[in-house]
Amino acid sequence: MISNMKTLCVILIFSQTCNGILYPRDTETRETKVLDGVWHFKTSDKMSPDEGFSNAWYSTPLEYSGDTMLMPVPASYNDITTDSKLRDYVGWVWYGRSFFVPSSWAANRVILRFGSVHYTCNVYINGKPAFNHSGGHIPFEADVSEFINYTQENFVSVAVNNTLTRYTVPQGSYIWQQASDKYPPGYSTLEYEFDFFNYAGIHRPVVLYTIPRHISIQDISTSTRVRHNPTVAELTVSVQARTDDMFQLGDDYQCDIQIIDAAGLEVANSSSCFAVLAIQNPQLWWPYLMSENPGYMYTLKATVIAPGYGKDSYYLPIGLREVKWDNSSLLINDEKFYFRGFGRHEDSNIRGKGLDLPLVFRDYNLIKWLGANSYRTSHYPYADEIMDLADTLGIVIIDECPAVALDHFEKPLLANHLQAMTELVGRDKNRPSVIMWSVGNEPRSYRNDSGEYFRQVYEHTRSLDGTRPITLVVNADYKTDHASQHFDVIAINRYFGWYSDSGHLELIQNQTLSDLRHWRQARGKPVMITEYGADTVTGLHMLPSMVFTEEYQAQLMMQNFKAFDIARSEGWFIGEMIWNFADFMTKQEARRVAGNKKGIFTRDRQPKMSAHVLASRYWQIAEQETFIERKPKNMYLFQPQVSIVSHP
Ligand code: BDP
Repeated sequence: MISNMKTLCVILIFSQTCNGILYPRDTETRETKVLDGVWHFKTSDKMSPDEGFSNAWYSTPLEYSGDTMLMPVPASYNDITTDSKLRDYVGWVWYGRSFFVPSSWAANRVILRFGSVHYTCNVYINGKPAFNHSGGHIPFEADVSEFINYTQENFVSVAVNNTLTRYTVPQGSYIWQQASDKYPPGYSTLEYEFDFFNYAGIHRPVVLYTIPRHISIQDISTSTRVRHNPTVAELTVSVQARTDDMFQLGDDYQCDIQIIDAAGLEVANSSSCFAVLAIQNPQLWWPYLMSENPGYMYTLKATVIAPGYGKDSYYLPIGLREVKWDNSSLLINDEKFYFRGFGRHEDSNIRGKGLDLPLVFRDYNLIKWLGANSYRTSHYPYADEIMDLADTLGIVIIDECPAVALDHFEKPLLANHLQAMTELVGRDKNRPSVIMWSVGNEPRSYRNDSGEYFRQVYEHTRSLDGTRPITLVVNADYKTDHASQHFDVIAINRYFGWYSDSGHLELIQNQTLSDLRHWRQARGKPVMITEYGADTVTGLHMLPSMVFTEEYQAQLMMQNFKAFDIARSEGWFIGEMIWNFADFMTKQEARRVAGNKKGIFTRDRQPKMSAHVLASRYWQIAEQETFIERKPKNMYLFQPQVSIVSHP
C-alpha cells in the first residue's frame, strides 16, 4: 500500500516475510498521533444505500453533509444508542473527524493505520479516496503523505459496511423478502450462521504515524530455537527495509540489531539485516505458572541506515521460546504443554467489539485467578493490545482467523481466506504467546470439497510459518469430516449433554471419552477439546439440577473432566478449553436469552458457580504438573499467592 516505495524482502527458512504490519510506536525516528475519541457519524438511507457516495459525503467534513450524530471511537456503533434501527443496521455508515498534523511531519512519510474496521471500508482524506480494506478484526494501513495538509486542518471520512456475503470471511447473506402478507415491500435482513453478534464500526485505535521519507523498516521477522545444557537461544532475525524511488538500485543500506533484556542490558547484536544470534543463558519465555518469571520479554532494537538517505529505528518486543509438536504432544522449550483454557470473544456491554482497556485488564486478572494458561481467539484475531498482554503475562494463544462456520467452498472464498491467514500471520508471527494457528472454526467439513479447500489453506499457512503447529477446529463426526486430516492438531467442539441428550449428565463421560478416542484412532495426532459447555442463567439454581441452572453447568463440566483425565492419561490428549469465558451477545433467536450464556463469567465479568469449579480444576492441574507452591492451598476463592519453587 505504500506508494512509490520498494520493499526489499528476504525469503527465510521459517517464513516468506514482507507480510507483516508493525504496531505503530514512537521511536527516535517515528512519531505517533492517536485519532481516537469523538467522531461524527451517520447512516445511509435504507432505500438509498449508496447516497453517501452519490452525494459525495466525503468531499467535506462529514458534519457538513446534513444530520450527523457523535460516535465514540473505538467502539461498535450498534449498542451506543437506544435505537434498534442502528443496532440492527445493515449497509454503509459514515464516520468523519478533523485533525491537524504537525508541520514538522512534512519531511517524513505519514501512515494512517486502523486497528480494525468491521467489515469493509473506504477511507478518504481531505475529500480524496485514499485506501480501502475488506475484512474485520485485523489492522491495515496506507501511506497518506500525499493527501495531508501540513499547514491547515485535515479531515478524514470512513465509509463502513457490515454486509457479509458468500465470499467474505466469515460468510453471510443479505436476504430480500418478497412483499407478502408476512413482509412489507423492501424488507431485508443480513443472515449469518455464526453464533455472535455481527458488531460493526471502527473497533480499534486509529493512529497516524511517521516513518522516515527515504528508507524505513518495513517488517521484522524472528524465530527462536532453544538448545539445552547449557541453555542457548538461537534467535533468527530478518529486517526488511522499504525505500523510495530516490534510492537507486545498487545503493546499499546497513542494519543494526540489538537484543536488550528487561533490565536494559544488551545481550546480543549484529550489523547484518539477516542474523542468527546465539543468546547464552537466556531468560526463556514461559507460560503463566510454568516459571517464576512467565512472559519474559526482550526488546529487539532494529535500525536501518542508508548513508545519504537517512535511518529508521523500531523496537519490537520479543520472547525467546521454541514450540515443537509430534503425533501426541505439543512442547514449549521441550516441556510438554497442556492447555487449561477457554474460548473467548471480544464482547462487552455497550462497547460491543470496541477495544476497552479496563475490560481487557479485568479479563487477564480473571484468567490468572482461574489458574488458566491459555485461550483461543475464537472466532477472529483479537486486538494488538490484547495480544501484547498475552505476551507479557505468559498466556498462551491459539490464534484464529475469522473463518467461522464456512460453507460453499468456492474459489473466491478461498482467496479471501488465504489473504486473511496472510494478514494474521503477518501481524502475529513474532508473538511468543501464539503457539498455534487456527485456520477456522466449525466449517461444514462433512462436505467433500472441504477436504481440498482446507488442504490448500493448510499449505498456504505452512508456507507463511514453519515454526508453529496449525489446526482447524471441527465439530463434524470423525467418520464424515474431510478437513482435519490435513492439520497438525485435532481440535474438536463437543456439546454432549447440551445440544444432544440434553439433561442427561450420566451419558457425558462415556460419550466424550469414546469420541476423543475415535478421533485419536482415526487421525493419530494430538487431540484437544476446544469447546464444551452449557448455557447458564446466572442466579438460576435447582436441585436436582436442570439445564440452564448453575448446578447443571457445574455438573456437566465435572462429567467432562473425568473423560479428559482418562484421555490425558493415555498420552495424546493435550488440552481442554471450555466454551465460553464470559456470556456474549448473539443475533436474536429462540434458543438464546439475550445472547449466549455459556460463560463461566457473566457478561460484566462476575463469576458463576462454574468459575469456581474451573478455578479449582485448573489450579489442581497446575499444581500437579508444575512446581507451584500455592498458599493457602485449595483456597481458589481468593487470589492465590503463588510461588514457583523451581523449574527444570
Ligand atoms: C459452537 C460454536 C460457537 C457457539 C457454540 C454454542 O463454535 O461459536 O457459540 O457452539 O452453540 O458450535 O454455544
